[in-house]
Amino acid sequence: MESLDLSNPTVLGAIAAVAALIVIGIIIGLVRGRKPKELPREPPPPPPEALAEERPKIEPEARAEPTQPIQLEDLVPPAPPPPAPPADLGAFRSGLKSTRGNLISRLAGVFGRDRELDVSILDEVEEVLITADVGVHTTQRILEALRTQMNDGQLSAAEDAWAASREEAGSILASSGQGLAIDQTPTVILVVGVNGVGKTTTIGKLASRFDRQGKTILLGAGDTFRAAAVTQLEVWGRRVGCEVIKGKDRADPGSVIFDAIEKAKADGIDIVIADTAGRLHTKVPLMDELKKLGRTVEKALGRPADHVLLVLDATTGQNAIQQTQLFKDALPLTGIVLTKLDGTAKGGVILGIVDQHHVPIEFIGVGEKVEDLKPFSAEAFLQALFESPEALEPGEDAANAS
Ligand SMILES: Nc1nc2c(ncn2[C@@H]2O[C@H](COP(=O)(O)OP(=O)(O)O)[C@@H](O)[C@H]2O)c(=O)[nH]1
Ligand SMILES: [Mg+2]
Repeated sequence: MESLDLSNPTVLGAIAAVAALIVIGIIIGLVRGRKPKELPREPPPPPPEALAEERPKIEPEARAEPTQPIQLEDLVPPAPPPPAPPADLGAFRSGLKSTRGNLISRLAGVFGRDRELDVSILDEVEEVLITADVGVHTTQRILEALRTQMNDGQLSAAEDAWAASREEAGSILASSGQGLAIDQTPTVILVVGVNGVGKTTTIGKLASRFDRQGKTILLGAGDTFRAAAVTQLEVWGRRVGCEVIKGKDRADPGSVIFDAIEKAKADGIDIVIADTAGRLHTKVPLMDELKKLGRTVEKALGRPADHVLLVLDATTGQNAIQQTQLFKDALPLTGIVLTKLDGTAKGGVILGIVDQHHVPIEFIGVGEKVEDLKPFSAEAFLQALFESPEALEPGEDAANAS
């Protein structure tokens, strides 16, 4: 290859021209590549659908309304309304009247206004709680809470001890009264309990309550051992206007409940409530039968019963706590209905049942009428039970308690 003759002015000129072109090219490239100064950029226009969503919808009346001048009162926030009393407080008050008389007037004696707060109070509180059928276990729990707070100097007056007892009762009842979830079609509710506690009556009251909520209901007459029990359920069925599935005399309760669930599935019924026999709970066969019934429900439904409600009679006091244990061993209980609270001073047993067995109270029975089945409210219960003694009606005292 021939070498370039740098002494030749034409060649030199050509090289200089090429070099100048390269330099100009580089300068242009740099200027182009530099980022322009960030200018506030307009967002891209939204799609038409988004525009429609963003635009606040103006109702025709609102558009027509002229703007009101701001009043002075508008600038002053209104006083907050007083806290509403819990629903059904009245029913809880009258249902717990005897228990209240028993518990509260005695506690009022213990926590009298001028009384010094000392440990001897604890012995008296213990006696009162035991008398109201709270039970030994739960009484000890409440006393322990009081003792700890006394030792820590958190209680300065007798009234503080009262409030602390109520608080401990509240923490025992925290999971009660959540209500029965009806979110499957059909939702199956199995109702169990010993004879005479109020199962069939409770089923009738429940059916009426669900009917008023617009649900469709089917009743299963699973107490096949007494013809009267089937008739009693049929009376409720007629009253509420729902079908009752029954078997032949002494039929297998499992087959009755199986048929009821199959029918409810076929007809798209919302709720099946199944009655069961409640002969002596001390006889092992009843518990075996209940276990079998649980398996039958599972076979018909493809899952266990949605709710297994144990009905307990409050007038039996501590016995109700023992019954809970027996039924719990047979079936996974989901809730308790405590009936006949109206006729007893043993309403404190609610605390014992929930504390010992961790099964929530869902309903209470405070009389024989349909409207006397109330969804349990821990707040109403505590207010009715621990209300200050000034709220007691005349004559509502220990002497009044049965
Ligand atoms: N005072 C009162 N009586 C009730 C209550 N619940 C049920 N009963 C009565 O208890 C009795 C037995 O009820 P029943 O439903 O036949 O009990 P079952 O054997 O468990 O089905 C009936 O006379 C009911 O009217 C209640 O909450 N208060
Ligand atoms: Mg019955």
